[in-house]
Amino acid sequence: PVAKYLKDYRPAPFLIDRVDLEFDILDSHTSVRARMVVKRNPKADASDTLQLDGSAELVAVRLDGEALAPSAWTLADEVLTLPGVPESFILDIETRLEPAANTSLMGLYASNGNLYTQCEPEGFRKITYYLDRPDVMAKFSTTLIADRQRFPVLLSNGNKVGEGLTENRKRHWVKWVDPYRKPAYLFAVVAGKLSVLRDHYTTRGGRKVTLEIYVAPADMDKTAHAMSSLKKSMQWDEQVFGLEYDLDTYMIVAVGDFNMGAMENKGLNIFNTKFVLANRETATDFDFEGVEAVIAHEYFHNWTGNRVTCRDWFQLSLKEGLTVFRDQEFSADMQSRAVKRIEDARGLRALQFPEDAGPTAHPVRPESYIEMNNFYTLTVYEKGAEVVRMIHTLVGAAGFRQGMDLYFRRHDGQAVTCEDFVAAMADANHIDLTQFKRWYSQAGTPVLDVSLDWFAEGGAASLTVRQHCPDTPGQTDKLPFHIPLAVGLLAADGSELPVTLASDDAPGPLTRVLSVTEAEQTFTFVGLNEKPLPSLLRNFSAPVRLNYAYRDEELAFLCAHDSDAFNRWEAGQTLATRELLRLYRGEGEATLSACLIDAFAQLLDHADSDPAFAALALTLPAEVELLELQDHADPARLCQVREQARAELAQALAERWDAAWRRHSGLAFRHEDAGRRALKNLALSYLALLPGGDAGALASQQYQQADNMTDRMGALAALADSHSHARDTLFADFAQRFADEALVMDKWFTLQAGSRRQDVLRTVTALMEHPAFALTNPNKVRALIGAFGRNLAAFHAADGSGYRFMADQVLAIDAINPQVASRLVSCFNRRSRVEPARAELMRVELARVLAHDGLSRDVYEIVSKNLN
Ligand code: BAL
Ligand code: ZN
Repeated sequence: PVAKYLKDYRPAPFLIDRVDLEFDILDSHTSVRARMVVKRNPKADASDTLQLDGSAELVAVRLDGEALAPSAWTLADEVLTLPGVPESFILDIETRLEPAANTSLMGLYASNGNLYTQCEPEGFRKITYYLDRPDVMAKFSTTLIADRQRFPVLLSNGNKVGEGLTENRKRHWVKWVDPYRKPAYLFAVVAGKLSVLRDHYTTRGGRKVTLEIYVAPADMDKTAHAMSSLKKSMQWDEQVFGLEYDLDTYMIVAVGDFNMGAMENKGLNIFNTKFVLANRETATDFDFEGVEAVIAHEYFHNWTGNRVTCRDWFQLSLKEGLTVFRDQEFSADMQSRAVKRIEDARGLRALQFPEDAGPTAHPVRPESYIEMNNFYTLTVYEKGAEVVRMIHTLVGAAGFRQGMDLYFRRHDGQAVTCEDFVAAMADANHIDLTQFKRWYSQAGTPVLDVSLDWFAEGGAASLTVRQHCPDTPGQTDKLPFHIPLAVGLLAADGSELPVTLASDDAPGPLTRVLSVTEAEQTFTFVGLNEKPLPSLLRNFSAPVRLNYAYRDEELAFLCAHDSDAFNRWEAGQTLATRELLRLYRGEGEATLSACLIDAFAQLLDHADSDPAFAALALTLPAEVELLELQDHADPARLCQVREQARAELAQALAERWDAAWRRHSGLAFRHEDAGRRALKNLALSYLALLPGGDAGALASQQYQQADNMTDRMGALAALADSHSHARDTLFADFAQRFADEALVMDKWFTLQAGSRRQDVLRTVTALMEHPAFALTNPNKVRALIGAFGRNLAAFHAADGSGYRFMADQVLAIDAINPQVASRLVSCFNRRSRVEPARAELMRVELARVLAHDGLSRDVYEIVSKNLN
């Protein structure tokens, strides 16, 4: 497989003005006729050879109405070459597709008898031959013809402009026209038997938009939350960014077989059912939050992605980083801003930091790829969002809005680059973001080493910040980043001191954003009557690791007093991390320090004022985070140490956990009590660790009385690691009760695959035979096999059984769906972190995968980087 490089970007030699598509959907196959209006691109080097991307079965080619003999074109390596074409012409291409046989879920495929498409990034070429690149933007019309009974619903992008019956009245047709130019990756088609929830939204400008959510008939009772999330998103984007919807219809279709979370096709979003369907019997609070966030994300793409799109796939973060930032801000406005920030930062550190430190590390704007599907990463999405957030922090909300306005004024209807976005922000705010742009080109997580010197006689404190960024594959000797470092200063009584610089003529703000731009830089704060305790990187103002030599008591103090909620949480986590690593290394006492237990006791005593925050603060750092902090780690021992610490906290605070569980139990369901449910379920999970306790009875009681899925899952999760009768009873009841609910069964699979029980691999292997499991369904694979890969103790079993199992599954799934397989194989990427014996076992399995005949580009790229 060969790599593509950003530096090789050239404008397309030809442009396509219009494309008229006709899909003739038949029982055995689908015929696609594409008529394209093609012209030479005046901005590209002149050429009379047209090259189109495609892998569909080619039936016929006509140029300006003349059928071309097979000798007039060549087809090799998924490229159709037509030499000697005129300046402008009409090209007709006919292809034949077999959607029922398409298990890759890219292009046109079948799911449950219905047809769906997924075209981003390069799925359109599986439908027809085309200039399948985002900078070729055309106006599309789509006519769908199919049997009326089997495919009563026929959808595509834009507005419906006509429909009718064929001559024998057994079949019908629908024609859609999308008035906006778009790249092929935003094209979509849906055909099948679906029910629809319909509603309306009137935009600020007075456009009445019909909102439609299409689902399987049995799922209609799970659509209300998605609809209300959509309306909230539309309103929020008008209020915050002045952006309105631009078509008369907005359609969302849910499908159970889907590679991603959702897809922002113009006017016709296609969603994984996981991010549409929710009612309180089947969805947890976390699921409700996820639906709201993903509905918002796809809706926001209509401007950041569709109206202004990417010039090439290296620029993916232009639309994804920005749109994730927008959905994060939306969610922060819908719920608790602090809790949302903690959740996002925690996710980034647990998942993106390891990516940034591993063999597939890449900049937010990658420089090369073998398979673009491998670059829908946490770095492009989540770190990309952090980069946008840092600009927001540097220029402020009003400045950011001005930058967005300028971006749309300049680039509406265009395919542009990350540079263009940053330029709009810089120009609108009259600032220089040249150095800042290194965030787009340098991979790796920067590390800040910070120290404070106190000058009592001058009432001044100097904060010295040193930054460096570890080497990543292909990148060494990185230049300093421009880092917004938000800082506060605490007095001994816990009050906040103004952060005043010598250059200020008045006391400074209580939180100050310092611009760190040098490898080493000192900031001196004045006007202080006492030595302050610094509160650093408030609200996680940059995606960096920060080291400061706090004493344990200082961390406990910050945990109790910092006005910045993020840093209150962070101080507790830092304290806990220290303790866990100390226990892991066998240093000092073999029990948790009183300092940590007291800090947790205090958090629990004050938990009811913000239970959602407390639930986060009382959760120990994840095992994957600990793994990142330890060289030659023994993952099984890390898990064991964390479990031991949880058991100690359970015992030390037993009465408090019990009281917390009781205080928040037995309430009638209200959505706004999600924080209380989180705290209650956390309490139950601690109570389950008490030797001789009655957690089995409490969990059974909670399960039986539950009027919502969060509580049912909380009960199940609390017992997932045990061997009790109560556990077996609840798991069996759950499987029976929800046998027909695919998404709920996914939860049941995940809990068992994530269990601490020794027999987990045997259980997972057996569950692969369960009637609710299917290797062809990405949600099932992620729920069971993906969850096993995240189970550090089981995946890293010392005998290599976890690695062998996973390699077998990767190979089996690669033959079905390479995109899903390549995600799975990434669980081997922290090989360099684990101790040598396990690392060698991992290497052996990866080598076996790499040697496999017919391996996909997707898996090849990940594994070969890993073995390099
Ligand atoms: N564009 C792919 C799915 C998403 O990020 O919305
Ligand atoms: Zn997106």
